[in-house]
Amino acid sequence: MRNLVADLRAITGPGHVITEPDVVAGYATDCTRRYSGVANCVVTPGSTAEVADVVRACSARGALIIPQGGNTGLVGGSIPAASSEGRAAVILSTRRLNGLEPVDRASGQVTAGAGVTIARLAAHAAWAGLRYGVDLGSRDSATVGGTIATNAGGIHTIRYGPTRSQVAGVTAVLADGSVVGNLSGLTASSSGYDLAHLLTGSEGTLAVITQARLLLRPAEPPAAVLLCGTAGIAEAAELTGLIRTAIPGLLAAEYVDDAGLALVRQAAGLPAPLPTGYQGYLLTEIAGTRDRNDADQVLEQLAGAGLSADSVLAQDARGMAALWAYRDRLTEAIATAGVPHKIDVAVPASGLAAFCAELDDVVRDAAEAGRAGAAGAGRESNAGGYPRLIVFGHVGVGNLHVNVLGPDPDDTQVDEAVARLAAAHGGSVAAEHGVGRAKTGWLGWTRPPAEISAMWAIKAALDPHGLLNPGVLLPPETATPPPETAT
Ligand code: FAD
Ligand code: 2HG
Ligand code: ZN
Repeated sequence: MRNLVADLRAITGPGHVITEPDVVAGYATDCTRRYSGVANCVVTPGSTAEVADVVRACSARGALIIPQGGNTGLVGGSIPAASSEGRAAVILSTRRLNGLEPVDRASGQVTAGAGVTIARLAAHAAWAGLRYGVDLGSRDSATVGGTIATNAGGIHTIRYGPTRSQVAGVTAVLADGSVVGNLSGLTASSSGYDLAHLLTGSEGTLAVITQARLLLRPAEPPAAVLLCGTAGIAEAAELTGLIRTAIPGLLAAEYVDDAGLALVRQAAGLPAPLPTGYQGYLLTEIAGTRDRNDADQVLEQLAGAGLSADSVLAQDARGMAALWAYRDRLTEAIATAGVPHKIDVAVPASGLAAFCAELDDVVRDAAEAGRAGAAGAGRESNAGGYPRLIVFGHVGVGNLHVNVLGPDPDDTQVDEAVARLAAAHGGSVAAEHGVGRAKTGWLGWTRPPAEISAMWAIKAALDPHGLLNPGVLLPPETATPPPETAT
């Protein structure tokens, strides 16, 4: 190990390899506080060439490499395993890959280092009168590389699509240290496999992304934010459909249930947004000029449809930010109440109501089973009482964040039960946060064996020694073995 650290220091300079155990442990714990592992050191290379040398040095010594951006991931993908079975584990942090080129106005694109944060990218695009299509609550820390690696969604997915829709090219370092990619931004290209899009959503298992060429959108400043009371998720989905049809500029459609609203109000000291309490709340953000008054049209449509009893509309920046706070501050509010189980799923619009109707019972039963299991094994469970269920998310794209407080952080019964329910309703067990370490065993519930074998074949071709983020994304090989090689 000492030799590996010396090799890495020779590549990056001595100040860019961290070995102090306390500091390394911070990098090896993710922001959910549910997942942590063990790493020997953290290396922060400053260029693609240094990343390539670092990867070669690790590869030569059989050390595992865990690429890490802002470490805001929620599924344990950005941290090493608890045991690397005798191999060294190196966290490769991209925070020094933070170059940001001037916006190319002719193409409406920009080239950014993998370690650039989404907030910085957004501000940079705004200076050029443009906007980056992905925005998320973790914007101040989440990076270009991390959001590409997870194919992050966020609040504007309904308008611009997930990260995959913004990527025009990447530069990346493969497990053997070779550098691949193309930052020309030429979207008119059909010259073979598209590596940039293959790496999007690959969660650090195929390559280390070092730079990206990203599409920017015309600025569409929000003209209004509207918060409606609803009878629950089904009505919120119905209202979203109505608004989407009536208004061309729907930028966001977010849902927060009553438990979530109560928690965020308590944690952030926010007033009740509406005079009456509702089962759920739909927050929509609408683009358009104030003259056309799209927002007024929406209100008229809603009144005509008789779907909403109460709503509040903001058309000035301060009022819009005040309404967004009920949604944006939710993750932080939940964290103040304990270590939540976060189950990020997607369910088709037609299945949302049935999914939510069964959710309460499924969560209660799974929490009960977890408690019984802990008692049977002679362990104490801190899950006393009924689990606290909070449901919110990007309802416009069917993406729900089921958060459960109460069950022990190590207990996975609730997580599995909710994911199974989503799969049973035709949904996805990983909507936008990725698979990470948390969900590898569930991939086969929604991806057929042939697809999982194809994924393993790609992994084996690009990373034959399994150096890059092992244990992340792909199900254990024993669970779904690759097909026999023909002789
Ligand atoms: P990390 O957490 O560091 O890493 C995530 C994964 O990407 C890991 O598997 C890692 O190995 C890999 N990786 C990172 N960088 C690279 C690289 N350069 N090359 C190859 N692999 C790499 N997510 C959403 O999708 N939508 C949301 O709305 C959203 N909101 C959030 C709000 C809050 C408050 C928080 C805490 C998280 C939220 N997230 C959301 C989750 C998280 O921010 C995203 O998953 C984000 O994409 C992670 O980016 P990161 O830079 O922090 O990556
Ligand atoms: C969001 O949409 C994030 O706010 C975080 O994806 C979800 O905290 C969560 O469960
Ligand atoms: Zn989300």
